[in-house]
Amino acid sequence: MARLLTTLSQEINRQIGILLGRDGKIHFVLVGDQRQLMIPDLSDFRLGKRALRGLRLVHTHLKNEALNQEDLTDLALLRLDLIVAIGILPNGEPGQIYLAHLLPPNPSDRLYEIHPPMPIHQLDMNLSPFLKSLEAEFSRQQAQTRAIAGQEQAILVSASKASRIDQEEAMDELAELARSARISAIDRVMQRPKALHPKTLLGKGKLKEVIMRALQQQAELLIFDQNLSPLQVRTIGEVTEMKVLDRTQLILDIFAQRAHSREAKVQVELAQLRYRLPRLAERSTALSRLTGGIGGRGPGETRLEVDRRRARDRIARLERELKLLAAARARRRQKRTQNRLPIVSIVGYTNAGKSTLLNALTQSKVETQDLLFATLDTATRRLRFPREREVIVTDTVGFIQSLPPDLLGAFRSTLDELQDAHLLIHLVDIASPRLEQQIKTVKKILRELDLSETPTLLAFNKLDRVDAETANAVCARYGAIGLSARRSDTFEPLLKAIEDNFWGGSQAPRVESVSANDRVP
Ligand SMILES: Nc1nc2c(ncn2[C@@H]2O[C@H](COP(=O)(O)OP(=O)(O)OP(=O)(O)O)[C@@H](O)[C@H]2O)c(=O)[nH]1
Ligand SMILES: [Mg+2]
Repeated sequence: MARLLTTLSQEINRQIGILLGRDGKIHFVLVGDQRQLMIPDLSDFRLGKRALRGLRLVHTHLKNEALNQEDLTDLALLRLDLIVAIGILPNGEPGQIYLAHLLPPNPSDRLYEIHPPMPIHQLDMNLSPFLKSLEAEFSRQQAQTRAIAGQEQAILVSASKASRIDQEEAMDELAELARSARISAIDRVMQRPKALHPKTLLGKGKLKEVIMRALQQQAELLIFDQNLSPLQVRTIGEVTEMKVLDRTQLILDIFAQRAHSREAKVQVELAQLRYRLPRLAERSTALSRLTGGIGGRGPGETRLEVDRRRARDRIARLERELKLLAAARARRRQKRTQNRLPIVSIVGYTNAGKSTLLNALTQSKVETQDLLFATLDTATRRLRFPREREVIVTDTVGFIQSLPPDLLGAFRSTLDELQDAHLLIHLVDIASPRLEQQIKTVKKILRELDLSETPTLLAFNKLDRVDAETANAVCARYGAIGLSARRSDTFEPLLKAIEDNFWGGSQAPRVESVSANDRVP
């Protein structure tokens, strides 16, 4: 067999390769040029949960040369069982055998093992036991990493034309989002290409790098910081054979994990369905293009029609339910306004400490966590001041940069509560490296919610996390009130500003409206 390959190969002066299955069956015969082979489409040999593809490549090297980088890249990207090159001697006889295989994760992070060249008669033709044990080792390691992490492992990816610093900051936030979704982000790949690749965002070489890193670190998930079109999700999924999520889907995922009340659940499901519906539609046009020529509707298309109709039915049902829930909420709101108590709403970027502040101000126990989007439901509590003065304080879902529009829409009724507020406390995490960006984002969303006219107190939280000097300087620069939600002895200035706002006072209240532009004093 080997001799047949080498003589033929020498005669036509091209590489010849065969792809063999575990059972020794030949699945493909490949003819290349002098230097390399073109690997065919292997989509019939999907990896699924396996670490290796179940195919080994045996091919000729015309000049009896060792495995080169291209060979090793093919081995890794295609997850071949083995790659074997048979060197050809000048007389056309088989020369050395060059063999390499992938390695399970190891402390030195080596991706593959290259064996020393050996004469052909030393090659043990029965490779099955070896391959079995190699695969077993892969899956043992995989199970172990999963058990240790207990979480899905993801590589974060960003391809953008934004400035490096913006791109990095957005990636930091994506990492926090991943953590909040209980996904462990084990690596990052960033690219700032001149032109974004229309189908994969990343360039070809970069995508190869991603696959290699994923293989090395056993990641099974790619999370893009950019929102992807349905076509992009599909293409990247096919090329990498990994699960692909974008920023919006990740946020929706967190919301879905975190939704407790019926209303929150309905809102999140609505947003998810609305996000998915066009993706179903897109797939159907792709299919109908394939089956279109035959004149009939393919079975795939029919199923998709059903899927789409179901999704639309469900959306309609959820919308009706949400209306009822919103009406009940409106009645509760009305009762509250009848109470004529002033309403103070705490708004701000997610994780700013809003719920912690509500709890501390009103001695209540709303859940707080060092995770993004800990709160999805509005909480309402009373806060008493001396002299029988009383206000209602509400806490609500946090904001985030590039909030998916569907989500904002779905949370409209929750956010509607903010319309009743007589005063907003815009709470900011003073220790955040993205403070400026976060303030701008919150102001922008407040404008979108038509809340620009509501008087707003800017309050910087987590003073304990920066030194006093910095705290004073930053607060002064933004005209903000400083406090730490974890220390009630720091609340005095904020309480005073709230009281002054409603009942006047010796000191003019520090109230600002959200200005039309984002310039900060
Ligand atoms: N060091 C410090 N940590 C704080 C302070 N206030 C809140 N935190 C912490 O910040 C994290 C977020 O607090 P939350 O109150 O859940 O924040 P939130 O704004 O309600 O967040 P979402 O509901 O997720 O939008 C928690 O781990 C809090 O314990 C503070 O003054 N100092
Ligand atoms: Mg909260």
